[in-house]
This record gives sequence, C-alpha cells and structure tokens, in this order.
Amino acid sequence: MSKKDRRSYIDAVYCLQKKPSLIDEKIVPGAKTLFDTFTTLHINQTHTIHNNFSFLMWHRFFTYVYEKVLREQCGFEGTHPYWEWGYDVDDPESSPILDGSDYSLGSNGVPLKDKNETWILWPPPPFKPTKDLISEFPAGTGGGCVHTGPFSDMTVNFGPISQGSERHLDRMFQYRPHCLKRDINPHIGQHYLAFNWTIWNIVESTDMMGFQARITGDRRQGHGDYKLNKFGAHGAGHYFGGGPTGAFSDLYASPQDPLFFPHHAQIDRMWAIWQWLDIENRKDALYGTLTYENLPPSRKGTLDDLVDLRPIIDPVRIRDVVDVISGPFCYFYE
Ligand SMILES: [Cu+2]
Repeated sequence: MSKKDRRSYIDAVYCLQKKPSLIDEKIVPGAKTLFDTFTTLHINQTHTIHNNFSFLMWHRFFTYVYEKVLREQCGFEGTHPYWEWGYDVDDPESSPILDGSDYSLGSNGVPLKDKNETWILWPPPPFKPTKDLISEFPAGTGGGCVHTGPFSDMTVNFGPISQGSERHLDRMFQYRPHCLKRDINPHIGQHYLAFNWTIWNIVESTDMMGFQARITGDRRQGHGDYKLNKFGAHGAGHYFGGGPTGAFSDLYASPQDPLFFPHHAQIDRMWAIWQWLDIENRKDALYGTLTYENLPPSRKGTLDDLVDLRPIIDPVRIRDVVDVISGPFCYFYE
C-alpha cells in the first residue's frame, strides 16, 4: 500500500472519530462518535455474530460498510487494506503496520514494568472459565498505551468488557474513556498466525464446517475436532496485537482498535480465496446456528437471515453478502 494511501486511510479514520455518533447518548453513553457507532453495533450483537453461522458474512459486511463510510464521509480514496500477518509474526514491532511510523496504525503499547512472565486467557462468554478452557501464554512485549505514531493520542470510549481474564459485562455500553492499549505477543503470532496456518485453513477445509471451525478455533466434538490451532487465525490475530490488556482482544469492543478492520479484511480475504477455489459449491455455503457455538441452542441460520447494521445502513440478507462480486459488492483481493 503506498504511503499516500496509507496516510489517506489513517486521516479518514481520524475523521470518523470526529463525526457525531448516530446513536443516542442516553441509550449508549459510550457512543460519542461515528467510529463508536460501529463498535456499538458490534458490542450489541457479539453473541450472534461470532463462532456462529453468520460470523464471516457479518464481518465482511461490517468491514465493507466501514470502508464505504471512510470513502463517502471522510474522503478516503484508496482501497481497504488487509493485514497479511504472516509477514509480521517474527518482528511485529518493525512491521509497516505496527512500527509507529506516520504511515502505520501506531506502535505497540508501552512495556509494563513488573509484568508476570505469563498471562491467563479465559474462554469468552458464555463459557465458564473452567480449568480445561483456561490457557496460559508467555507475556507480550507491551501492555500499556500505544506510545508512538497514529492513534497514540486516541481515546477509547468503551470497555474493557471481556479481554484476557477480565469480564465486565455490566459495563457494556458505559462511557469509560481511556487510552488505546496494546500488548504485542510474538509467541502467539509465531505459533498460531504464521503463513502455514493460513494455508492449512484454506487447503485442508473441504466444507464450510471445516473452514469456519479452523478459522474460529471451534473445539466442539463433531464440529471439526481441529486441535492444531487453538484460536484459529481469527482469535490469534486479536491476541497477537491485543494480548491480555488491549482493546483489540476485547471480544465485544475490539473494533475500537483500528487494527480490527485490516485484520478482518484478511479474514475476509481467506474466506474469499477459499470460496474461489470451488466457487460453485462454496459461494453460498452456510454452516451453523444463530448463537456462539450454539450456546444457548438456536435454530440454523439461513440465506434469508439479515445482517443488520442500522442505523448506519439498511439491513441486507445473508444471501446478498456471500459473494464478493454481487449484491452490494464488487471487489477482489490482490
Ligand atoms: Cu467481531
């Protein structure tokens, strides 16, 4: 991505953070800006857009609408970037996206003093943090506020809601301004996000159940007992940048870190590549139910279900957002 386009993208994100919210502050006190409106929709729908049938479609449309708003309201002229993490797992703090230069999305968080050597990750709600669902990882290299470059001056208005082993579901929509934190974790990058996992996810998956289970780390018996990659590339990207303290690894409020969108563009790119390897059979393949790993149990999702991003844009049907060259879309990945 040219430096000019990178800067135009960064400036457009800043612009979005200055536009007024479309949501009434009396209903969602944390939603101060149009940027926060995106996060509000994500928080509100978290349990029905992750590890379920609509995960890929919802996040595809969400990222597309974000790009559309950046273009139409904030003058962005390039195309939306995707973050191919594989290039960056060995030395993330020197990567073009995280090196803190004027053309990056900012730096790591300030290294915390007296940090423990490891940290504990709880499973996301609705799971209980039972022993077999708790993981421990080597500490990351940051943990404090983003210190250099774009978004080091940013105020994050929501959360933390659920990240690391913290859970505060009661404060979901509260106004809690704080700095944008990150905790880059090379261990997670190298073990769960290197190129081999991206390729494995695409090549080994022969149906939608397998593709989704691999990319989300779905461990349910009979739903793809794929124990080889703990979180899948999706979760690994979030913890690679966010660790236990960063907004990026908050299951609910993660769109507050601008890394969210290039990360999800790459998830979308993996899906699009996988679809186009057998487009006839994979274009409108669906798998799963309405809820997070079917908890609580729910019905199967269908092509007629809605992706609802009101008040930003009118709802669309799942069938309209499964193909990158029909419906509202006309794009492809390089
Ligand atoms: Cu999400």
